[in-house]
Amino acid sequence: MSDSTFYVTTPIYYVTAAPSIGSAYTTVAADVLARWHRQRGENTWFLTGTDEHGQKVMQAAEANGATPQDFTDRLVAEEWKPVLDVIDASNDDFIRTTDPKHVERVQKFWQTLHDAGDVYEGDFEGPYCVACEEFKIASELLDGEGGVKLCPIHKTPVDLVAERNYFFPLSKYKDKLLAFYEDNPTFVQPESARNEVISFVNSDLHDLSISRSTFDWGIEVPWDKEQVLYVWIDALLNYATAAGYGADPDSEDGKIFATRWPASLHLVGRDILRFHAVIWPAMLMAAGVAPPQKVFAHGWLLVGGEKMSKSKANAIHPSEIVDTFGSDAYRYYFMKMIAFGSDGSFSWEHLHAVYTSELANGLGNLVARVTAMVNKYFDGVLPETAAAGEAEQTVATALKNAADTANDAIDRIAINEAVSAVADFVSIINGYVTEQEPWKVAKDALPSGGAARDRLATILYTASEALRGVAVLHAPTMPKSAVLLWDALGAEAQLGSLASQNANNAGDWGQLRAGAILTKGASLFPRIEITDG
Ligand code: ME8
Repeated sequence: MSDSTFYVTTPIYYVTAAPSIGSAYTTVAADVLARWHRQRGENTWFLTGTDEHGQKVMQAAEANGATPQDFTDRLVAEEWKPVLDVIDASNDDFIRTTDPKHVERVQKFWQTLHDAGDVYEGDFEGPYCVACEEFKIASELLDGEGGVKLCPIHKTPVDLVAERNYFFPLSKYKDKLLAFYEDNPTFVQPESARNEVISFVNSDLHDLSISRSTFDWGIEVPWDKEQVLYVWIDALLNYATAAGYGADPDSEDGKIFATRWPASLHLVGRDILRFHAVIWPAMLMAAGVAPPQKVFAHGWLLVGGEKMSKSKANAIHPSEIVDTFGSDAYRYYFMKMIAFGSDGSFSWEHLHAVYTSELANGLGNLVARVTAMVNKYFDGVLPETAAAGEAEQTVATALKNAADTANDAIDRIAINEAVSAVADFVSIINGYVTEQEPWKVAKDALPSGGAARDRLATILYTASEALRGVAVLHAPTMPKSAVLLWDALGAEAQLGSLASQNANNAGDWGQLRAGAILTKGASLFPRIEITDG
């Protein structure tokens, strides 16, 4: 185990309503990566949480007749934390921007920049979109009826803000940022996101207003009690404050920060790419703190062709899907069927079709058949491979290739490619079993031995050992069924827990040995009928 930590984060989500499959998409992706890195024996830390300050949350609280603190306390406890269990997220920490420790550390960060002369006071005048919580560039606005200017993302009128507040001289960091992107070509991924960021920095970098004076739901500006910090410059700091930034370097938290920072990967949606790839590294440069290693912007989840969001009627809560299909199928579907980095559509019909063909009839049926045959023909005791030939070598090679491809894809954050490589290997095992027809070989196999019995033993050993590899490689994506498969193979008695298997070695053939006790348990993916309406 190396000393460095794979530290992965999701955005912290605005607590304005219940979670949707949109925010859960990023959380599941981060979770699969975290579980994969843990499965390789790496130190791993996975952070998610909630963004609770600013006008957007304040207005949602007002609309619900509650104070922002009561409103966020309730939604976090009743919705945002429980959804993590629903989608089976294995986060190590959960940060709320209202946590006193975060508040104190954010104030320390900005006080330091203020003391160093990196904050100035000025007059701000310009358009602001509350739904984006973002100052807008006038030339990007759309024209609405009666000359009203609209946010290009939300198509809603922007506010015209004119305030005296504090600024961070972002434009000063233009050359430093461009040099940083040049020296770190994989800092922004995918390539299209990198290009967008570089062209934005080249053309449109303005200083950033970092405080607001017309409302008070935010972190107080430490040197001016009349103002609160702009929600984004409070929120971005969560990645550092949760890791111990701002703590005494000799304290426990301070020591943690030294090993955990810089973060390995911030996963974000494209909507918030500029904040993460431009403002955030510039803030850290100003404070003399290393920028994160990578920002990956994924695409939109579309429902009925439209981007789904918490505020729209098309928002689907993860429970609606998980209650029927289970969390493993949920995770498998979204991680495999959408090219990570591109937009993708969700539909119930597609999910049901994928579930039925790939999980119920595919992997689930394969496991049921193999374990049932080992029970029927060998009393549940895995036999020796006695007559391996070309077909078996092909399966062994295919496992090695699947493991190598999947591990490599994870390093490139091509999550769908990793899951597909394992799924394709499941199809290879299924094809192997279908072609070898062990049920026919069994008819000629005498209990006392002989060529047919050796052949039957070989086929069932090969399929079982192949499934051992599947259990390890699918564990990050489908943790619950991978454990059931591990149990069905009787692997723990020989190899230890599934969690202790190293994903890097999952492709090495021959780990499950003769003598393992296989059981035919309940179906991993029972067939599901969906009815209209
Ligand atoms: O932006 N498809 O919070 P937010 C894919 N608080 N991803 C989606 C999605 C969809 N339809 N809908 C939401 C914020 N997401 C800030 C972040 S971080 C320091 C502060 C995901 O609640 C995606 O990751 O609006 C997107 O970037 C994020 O939720 C926006 O969440």
